[in-house]
Order: sequence, then C-alpha cells, then structure tokens
Amino acid sequence: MALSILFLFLFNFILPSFSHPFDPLSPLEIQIVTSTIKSNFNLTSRLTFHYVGIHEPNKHDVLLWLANPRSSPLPRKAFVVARANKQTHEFLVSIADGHGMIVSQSVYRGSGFPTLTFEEQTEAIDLALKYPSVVSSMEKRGLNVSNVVGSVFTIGWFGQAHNETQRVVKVLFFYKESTVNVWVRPVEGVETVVDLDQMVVTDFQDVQRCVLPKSEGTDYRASSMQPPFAAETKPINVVQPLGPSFVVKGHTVSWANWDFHLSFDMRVGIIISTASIYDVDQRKKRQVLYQGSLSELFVPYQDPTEEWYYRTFMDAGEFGMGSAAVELEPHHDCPSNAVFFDAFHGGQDGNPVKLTNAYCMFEKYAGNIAWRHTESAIPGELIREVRRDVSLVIRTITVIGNYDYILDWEFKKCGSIKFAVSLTGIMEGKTTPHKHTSEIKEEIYGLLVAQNTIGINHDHFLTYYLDLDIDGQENSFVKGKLTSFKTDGSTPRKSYWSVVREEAKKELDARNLPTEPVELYIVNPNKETTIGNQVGYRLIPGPMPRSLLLEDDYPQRRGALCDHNVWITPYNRSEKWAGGMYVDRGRGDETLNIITQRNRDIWNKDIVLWHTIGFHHHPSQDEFPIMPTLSGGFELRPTNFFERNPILKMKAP
Ligand SMILES: *[C@@H]1O[C@H](CO)[C@@H](O)[C@H](O)[C@H]1NC(C)=O
Ligand SMILES: *[C@@H]1O[C@H](CO)[C@@H](O)[C@H](O)[C@H]1NC(C)=O
Ligand SMILES: *[C@@H]1O[C@H](CO)[C@@H](O)[C@H](O)[C@H]1NC(C)=O
Ligand SMILES: *[C@@H]1O[C@H](CO)[C@@H](O)[C@H](O)[C@H]1NC(C)=O
Ligand SMILES: [Cu+2]
Repeated sequence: MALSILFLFLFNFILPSFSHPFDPLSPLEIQIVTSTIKSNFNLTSRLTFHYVGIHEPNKHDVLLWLANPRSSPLPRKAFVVARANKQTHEFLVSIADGHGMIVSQSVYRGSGFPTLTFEEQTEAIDLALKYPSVVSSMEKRGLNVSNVVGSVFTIGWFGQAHNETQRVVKVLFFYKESTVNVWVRPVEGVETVVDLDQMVVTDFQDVQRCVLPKSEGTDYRASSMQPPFAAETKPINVVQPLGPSFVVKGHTVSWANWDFHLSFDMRVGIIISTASIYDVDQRKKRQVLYQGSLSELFVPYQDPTEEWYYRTFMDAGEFGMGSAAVELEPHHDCPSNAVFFDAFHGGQDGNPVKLTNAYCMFEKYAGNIAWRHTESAIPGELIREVRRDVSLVIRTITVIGNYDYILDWEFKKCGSIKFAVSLTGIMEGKTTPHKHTSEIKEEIYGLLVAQNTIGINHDHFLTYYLDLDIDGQENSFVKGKLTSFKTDGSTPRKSYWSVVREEAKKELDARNLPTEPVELYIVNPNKETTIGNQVGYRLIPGPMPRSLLLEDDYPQRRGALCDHNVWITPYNRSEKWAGGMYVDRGRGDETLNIITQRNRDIWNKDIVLWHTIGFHHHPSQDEFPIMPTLSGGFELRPTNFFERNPILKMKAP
C-alpha cells in the first residue's frame, strides 16, 4: 500500500501535466507551426494568420489513447487558416520533436472569409480615423477628432456574386467626449469601408448630419458616480477553508464524480472533451460527452434602413469567441474561491498571444438544494434530510464590441451539465431627433430608450455543438411527444397526456421546433438499465423563440442555425460550424440547414446534438445606459442513465 502510494506520487511528480490529444497548442507549438508556414510560403504580399488551433485527432485514436492514457501521446497536428494574395489558405501542419512539417495546403475557393484578427481591426480603425474625409466630416460637425473612436462592423451578405474577393468591413464612429460610454453616442451618417487585405479605405460616405445624444448620466465607471447612490449590501465572500475539491493536471480536470478535458480555442472559446462520470453503483467511469463547445452566435439587427440593414453578425466565426475573450477580474467576474487560467492563441503575425485569466473554475454554492425531504407521515418521528447543491463552474467572458457574453459550463453531482448564457454590456444606440415617444410617427425599429436614442430590435441566437457519446459512440435521438388522450369514459377524468415515442432515423426527422410539448432524449439503444430502460440523457432546451425573418431573406440563409432548436448530425470531424466555417460575408452554403439536407442515417450511430437557444431583444429603458444581465441556458440531464439518483450516495454536509 505504502509502496503504491509512493509510486503514484512519483509518477505524478514525474508527469505533472501529462498530455492529452485535445491539449491546446502551446505557445511554442504555435510558434513552430506559424514559422513553418512562413518559411514554406512564397510571400508576395502580406500574410495574416486568422486561425491556429489543433487539428482534431481521429476519434478512434483518441478513444484508444484514453483507454490507456499512459501510452505515448498521439501525433500533434495544427490546422491553420491564413490570408495571402487575397486568398484564404488552409494548412495542416504536423509537429514533432520541435519541428513543423506542412502535411497539406490548399486554397479555399468557396464563399465567405475567415475570422477577423484583432490586429487588422485596430489597423482598419486607425486608418479610418486618419482618413482626410473622415477628419473633415468630424470637423464639419464641430467634433474634436481626437475624441472620436472607431469600431469594425462586418457587413453580412446580401446576394452579391459568389466571386466576391474583397474582404471588406465598415468602420463606424463614436464619440468619447465626457463619457466612456461610446456605444450610446454614435456619430451617425459617417462611415468608411476598409479592405482588410490591402488595408486601404475603399469607400467613404457622409450621408447625413444626425444629433449626438447627450453624454450626461451615461458614464458607467464606479469612480465617476456622484450621490445619491443605490442601497448597499454588506460584503459577501465565498470561502473554502480546505481549498478547492477539483484537481487539474495539465488540461485534465477531476471534480467529484466528473472527469473531463478542458481546452480553449480562439474561435469557440471553452471546449470540454472526453467528459465521463463515475457511477458509484457500477464502480466505473461512464462516458457522457466526447466534445462540446459553442459553435456560432448569430446576432441580426432588425433595422432595414441603409445605415443599419447589414448588421447581421456571426460573432464566433467573424470575431472569435476565444480571441475576443477578456481577462477576468478575480473576486468579481468569478467568486473569491475561483482559480484562473491563462490561454494562448495565434496572433495575426503568427506569434502566440497570451490571454491572462482567460477562464476561471470554481465550486459554486448558491444556497441551493440538490435534494431534500421532510417526512412527517411517520408518527412520532420527524425526519429531515438535505443535500446542498455544490457544482463546478467553468466561466469565460467574451466581449464583442458593445456586448459581453458570460458563458458558463456547470457540472453537477447528479450527472447534469448545465449551460448558462448571460448577456450584458451596453446596448448599441441609434440616434434620432426625437426626445419623447409622442413625437414618433414613423417606424423606428426599436424603442426610444433615452432622449435622441433608439435601442434597435435584434436577436441573439447561440448554437452549441454537443457530441454526446453515452456509454459508447452509437447513440440515437428520440422525441417523447407529450400527446393528449381522451379516456374511454370509465373514469371521471375526460383526458390525460402520455408520451408517444418517436425515433429519429434520419437527420431531417430530428430537427425540432419548440412549439409542441416534447421530451428530447439522446439514448444508447444498445444499453438498458437493469429494469429495461434505455440509458440516456435528456436535453432540457433553453429559450428559443422562432426567428421572424423570411426564409429567403439573406440574414436568415446565413443564420439558418435558428430555423430549429435541435439538429442531429452523424459525427463528422469536418462538421463543427452551425453557420459554416467561413461566415464573414458567407452565403450560408454550409449551415446546419444545408448539412442536414443530406438526410443521413442517425439511428444507432455516432451522433452530434446541436442546440440553439435564442433571445429576441426588444430594448427597454431599464437597459440604458448599461444593460442588466439577461440569462438563459439549458441542461443535459441524465435520464435512465443511472440505476437510481446518485445523490443518494452523497454524504450529508
Ligand atoms: C516558392 O517559389 C519557388 C521559386 O519560385 C518554388 O520553387 C517553390 O516551389 C515555391 N513554393 C511554394 C510552396 O509554392
Ligand atoms: C481635443 O481633445 C484633446 C484630447 O481630449 C484635447 O487635448 C484638445 O485640446 C481638444 N481640442 C480642442 C480644439 O478642443
Ligand atoms: C463576378 O461575376 C459577375 C457575374 O458573373 C461579373 O459581372 C463580375 O465582374 C465578377 N466580379 C469579379 C470581382 O470577378
Ligand atoms: C463530412 O463533412 C464534410 C463537410 O460537410 C463532407 O464534405 C463529407 O462528405 C462528410 N463526410 C461524410 C461521410 O458524411
Ligand atoms: Cu440584445
């Protein structure tokens, strides 16, 4: 016994962070990969890196490796997207012994462009702010040019020919004089178009002179606040006198009954892989989720006028949920007991970029109850049992311009995985001459939220990629349709509901619109509990109002991920993107809607669940000048997965 403990200790000491096939590229690996490409590439113009990340290894190999994690690591490969000579280049680079080798190289000729880099956005803004016509437009408006800031807006796709080669964005302007809340003070009517490959201004417009909303009362910095203040509450802290219960080795995490791999990707942010749960009754780890992450975030604004119509963002593919993740502030963005992690991604020049405190992990106890019961039916005895609900949360926050997205993964001891999406930040304002709703006679596409400011109607649709592998790869999707039945008259009741099971054999059978009451199950049809139920997990869907755009409207074609709230596809390493891989100005050629038209078999196959949640956002005055957090989420919940509730075996606190 003592010997084996010593052995384990030594082993862990020697291999403090054993590698896992899904480990993100290290800074050194990023450097190796991009310098390999640079040295093998004939540079005739600027070369910019838009994506550098691991190339997902073959699933079969990963599962073999997992079964014997002490075996030698799987070969490492990187996938890279770069722009040069006005073309999008894709590379597969293998990394071994500190050297890189290009395995394959191709030019992407389909529609759409890669994710924008942070550096080119900054460059485009600087260029636009110095553009002589912009300077004179600002001066004509009596604005001090050094108080003007810019922001890059992607421009969507509205039926232009497929041979479009210009990678262009708009730079719009905002005024920072007397407030840092620039989003409520747009300098409307002035816009520039910048070609990002050539880094030149290709178009300039000064169409109209609009009012500039007042700055008073819009600054949100605590340091700038004047009395009166809102009522305060006393300090709250979360303390764990014995430290956290999770163990992190490299990128592998163990907590309570869960084990999983945690990675960070510049396009999607947090990726959870090979998650399994320990089943106390079966005394073994059971596979639940092979891999999951956010896939795309679609934000169409609903103002069809010339100045706003193009604002139909695909945030993950256009801006990068990982590369736009922000540094988290200890004690505030995550509670005091949180542990923070840095992440690295490839910069535009190929050098690794460090993101400090990119995500945090903490045990959450919000005073909730995992299970309780008071029994008063037994005469002479009062029985009360309570189990506290302590869960594990991984949080990241991505800021795309004005909006902040707080994205949480939450693992629960009962076997559930919960996903929380919270929206906060600042609503983007559109200026108007109106100061009171009584003056408004025309359609304003939103609500007057302050004098001279309209909050424009818009939506947020998020699609998650969830490759569940429940007790193995071969899974199936079943809808349990809650259906009304009439009784035969033999009882005082006239009606009741029951569940009608509908097995989805093909991709198109699985798509779901959240209009009818339905239970959504991913099951392993080859495995039953001892009493004969198919083991599985249930999706408790998040909010999903249907999209109100016409089916043939361009934003809807690109954003078809919101046509349904559930899609099932057979696992395919190349199908990761709900809106397609190249979404900036993409035509929607590779959305879930197109992918699933192949109508492949999905029964008893390795399948992927795609879940879209959404928010229609008709602004209100309470969301001005800053937006209180709005939350939604969904849950993957064990359903006949365990023989009985695993909380039974949880010790009381
Ligand atoms: C780069 O150019 C050289 C000389 O023109 C040529 O020999 C080589 O094959 C080119 N490499 C690539 C990767 O295109
Ligand atoms: C413009 O703003 C800058 C920076 O705030 C300030 O230094 C400068 O004096 C201003 N110019 C004018 C003409 O007000
Ligand atoms: C794209 O194709 C259209 C129609 O085929 C043609 O008129 C146009 O000149 C082409 N544009 C470019 C940039 O090649
Ligand atoms: C995998 O996905 C790619 C991209 O959608 C597709 O071209 C390919 O045919 C798919 N493979 C299978 C076996 O469905
Ligand atoms: Cu919103």
